Amino acid sequence: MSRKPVVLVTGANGEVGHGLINALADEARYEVLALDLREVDPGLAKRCAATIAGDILDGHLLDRIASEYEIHAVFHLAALLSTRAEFVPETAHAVNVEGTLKLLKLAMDEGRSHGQPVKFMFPSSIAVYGLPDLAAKAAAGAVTETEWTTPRTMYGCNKLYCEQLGRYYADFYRQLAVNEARGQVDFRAIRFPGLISAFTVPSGGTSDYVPEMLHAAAKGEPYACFVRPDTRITFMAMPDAIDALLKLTRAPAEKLSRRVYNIGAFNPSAGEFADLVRRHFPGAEIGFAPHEQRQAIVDSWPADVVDRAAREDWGHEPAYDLERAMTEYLIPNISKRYA
Ligand code: AKB
Repeated sequence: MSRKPVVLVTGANGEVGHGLINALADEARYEVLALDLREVDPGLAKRCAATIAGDILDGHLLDRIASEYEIHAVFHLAALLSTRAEFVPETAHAVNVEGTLKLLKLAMDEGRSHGQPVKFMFPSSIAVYGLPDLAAKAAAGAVTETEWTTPRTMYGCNKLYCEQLGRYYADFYRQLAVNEARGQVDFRAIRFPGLISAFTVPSGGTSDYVPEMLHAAAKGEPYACFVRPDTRITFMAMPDAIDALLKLTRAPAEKLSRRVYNIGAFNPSAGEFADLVRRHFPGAEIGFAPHEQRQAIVDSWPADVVDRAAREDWGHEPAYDLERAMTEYLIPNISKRYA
């Protein structure tokens, strides 16, 4: 009795989930099994082979999935983001770390079961970085993957540890066991910057001020930005984030010099972005009311990243700089959405 070959997407209802499932369905290379805590949005569900509403921490659910589906890749998007995690750090650890551990074990068992490596695609984050103060942030400039990995949030700690967990499952799992097969899990991770989607608004992140500002302006609503105008971190248009994830997924293993990659696109300050938004929405009421604790989190994230390895190993090349993201992707689609 054969099981249905699928790729598993967790956190399907999230911002990246929306973009990824549509891209996977358009590519039509894989059948998608979409898993989320809530019922998968109907617009996404119709693009999937199947959808499941359930908890990644539910071992019985994962066993049931393994009994019905042959999993060839996992896009593990489910997570509590940096702001939300700070209200429930232990719950965030359970979801972000225990949940990832369970899915890595599922991938390992699936690789042993059908005999092919299971690609485990993991969205890490710039939140793994922790600059101690603004002087260090200014001096650091664009950071490489091995610098300043001292996160100050539970979410950042979780993402950094899960990068290491993934490397362990891929390269060292049960290394003392006799005849333990190697290479059942092919773990690959991207440290995503703040992401801006025209079609969804983020929730629970600390980089949310940029997408929140834009969507508020499009709706004609006033917006009080929770960071200072001079605040600067990296951002990317959602289509480029999805493109990067799929490019890394498709890259031949022998081309990869590492398992965890920085990617960048543009890094406006909050004030520069507000000026751009006002250009497109002249009546936009944008103010600045910094939230001390959320400001400190964003101040600990780098102003820029070095993404040379991603560009050299698997051809990362964002299609959108900030200007083009606004004029060709964000403004046209957001204006339609709120028209
Ligand atoms: C967050 O703000 O927590 C996320 C992230 C930068 O990983 N958007």
